[in-house]
Amino acid sequence: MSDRGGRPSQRTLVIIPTYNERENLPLIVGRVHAARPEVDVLVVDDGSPDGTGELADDLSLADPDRVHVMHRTNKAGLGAAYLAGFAWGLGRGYSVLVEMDADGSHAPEELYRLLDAVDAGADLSIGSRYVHGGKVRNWPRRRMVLSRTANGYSRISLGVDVNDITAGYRAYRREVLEKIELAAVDSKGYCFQVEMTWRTISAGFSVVEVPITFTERELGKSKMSGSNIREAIFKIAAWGVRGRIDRARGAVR
Ligand SMILES: Nc1nc2c(ncn2[C@@H]2O[C@H](COP(=O)(O)OP(=O)(O)OP(=O)(O)O)[C@@H](O)[C@H]2O)c(=O)[nH]1
Ligand SMILES: [Mg+2]
Repeated sequence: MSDRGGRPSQRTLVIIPTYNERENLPLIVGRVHAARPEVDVLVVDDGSPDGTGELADDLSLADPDRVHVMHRTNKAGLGAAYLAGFAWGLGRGYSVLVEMDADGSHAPEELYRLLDAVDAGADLSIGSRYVHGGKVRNWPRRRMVLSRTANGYSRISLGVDVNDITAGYRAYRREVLEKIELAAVDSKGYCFQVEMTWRTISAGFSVVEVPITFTERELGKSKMSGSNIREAIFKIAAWGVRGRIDRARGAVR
């Protein structure tokens, strides 16, 4: 692996999962490279019927060193797409792996905050809406209530001190992804973010939240579903109970 200056973020891969993001993809990839010309991008497309995968191939042809594409045949959820992207990036020696939505909710212009936190020592940095300086733009009230409730529920159930545990704008140091058991991660929707945070903290890594402004998508359709929410409620409760039992056992020993 080449070391261009010693900072981990010198070898960064931004992973962008896509499902029907034709309108958004060229905009987001352009913004990433305008903000951070040195990073590489991996688009993970799940066979989008709207032709996002072919569009990603065009972007890659135009910039083959910095834009890469993984084509998967079935829509298998955000979590599975990220896991495939992590494996791709780890196999190619990247030292920092970033998660970013295609829909413009995660501003590439704020990527420096996540990367600076990793360079300063964080194992995982989370772009947070709910720390001082963090914001949400254009969310209907019910969406905000849902997000706040999910975060409050997760924090209490798991007993962790993370304000925005469902946030999807993140940067992982490769050591985290090498150590936590990625093969055992099976959450599909935004529960994936909670599970990854939980495993990162449980493995003893440090998590730092940096403020970001989250902007609701302007183009394309949301893929959020009711089954995602039900998955989260049950799984988080189960992890919380297991974590408390493990900690109690540790205290007794
Ligand atoms: N590869 C892949 N990408 C997906 C899948 N589901 C969602 N995505 C992508 O994951 C990112 C987040 O999905 P969104 O639909 O924006 O979900 P969300 O941000 O929870 O919902 P909104 O706030 O309403 O936009 C986007 O880039 C989607 O295109 C999937 O099954 N496979
Ligand atoms: Mg979105």
